[in-house]
Amino acid sequence: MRKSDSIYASSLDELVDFRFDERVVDVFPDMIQRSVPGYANIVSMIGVFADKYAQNNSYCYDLGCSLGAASLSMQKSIKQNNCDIIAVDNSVEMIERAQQIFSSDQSSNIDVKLVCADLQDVVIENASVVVMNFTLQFIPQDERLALIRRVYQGLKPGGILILSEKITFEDPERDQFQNEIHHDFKRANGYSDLEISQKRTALEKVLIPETLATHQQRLADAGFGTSNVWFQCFNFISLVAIK
Ligand code: GEK
Repeated sequence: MRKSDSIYASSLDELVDFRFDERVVDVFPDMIQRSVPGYANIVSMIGVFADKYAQNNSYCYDLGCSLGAASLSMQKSIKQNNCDIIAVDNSVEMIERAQQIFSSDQSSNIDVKLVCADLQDVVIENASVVVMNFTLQFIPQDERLALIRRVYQGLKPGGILILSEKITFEDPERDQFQNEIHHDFKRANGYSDLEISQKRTALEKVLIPETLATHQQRLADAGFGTSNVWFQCFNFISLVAIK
């Protein structure tokens, strides 16, 4: 049974910066489902994209894979030959738990290689699909362009990057509206005001959202001719960029 997230339910004397540690791993599926509007849809659509864009004899990357939900979705959908998945996360706890999840199901002929590493140190090559599902927002802003360039260079022609992010809005009123409705969504999912506020403080220096325009400009600067917003719910979006 899914363990429910109550990490920020009681008042904490000292709020340390958010970390993807053992406590978070334990409740992660519940936490992300109740915090990110549309998460389950996005994960299942990643499978639809992978089915369409995965190429024979190539790799699919899941950068910042957590427990491997996007990898699992790709693994179930890909029908191409010799197309393996490389799933990367720098949290030891996440990768260990993901290993347990994947080792219990070995029915697929698509191999998922779980790698515990900083995604900045991973070579991206011969790729047909690269997924960054709510990961770029945790990378220092001044390193983001170089990373997206590396993704572009590692993709085969016709390959795609799926980039999901929490975003901000330039207009303060729109920003406030989207933030408030997101907090309403969290409340509707059982989080208290205290939990919402303590989690927000813990993430403040760790998760740095940007505007949609900033993301699209960066994708263009990295070489992507087209990028499309294919999902948005409140201040959460997913883009697909095609090489
Ligand atoms: C999902 N994609 O369920 N290198 C590797 N991993 C990193 C790095 C880094 N430099 N920085 C952060 N991470 C997943 C959800 S969660 C999103 C992704 C969230 C990892 C971090 O350890 C965490 O597991 C993941 O990126 C972000 O589809 O919790 O909001």
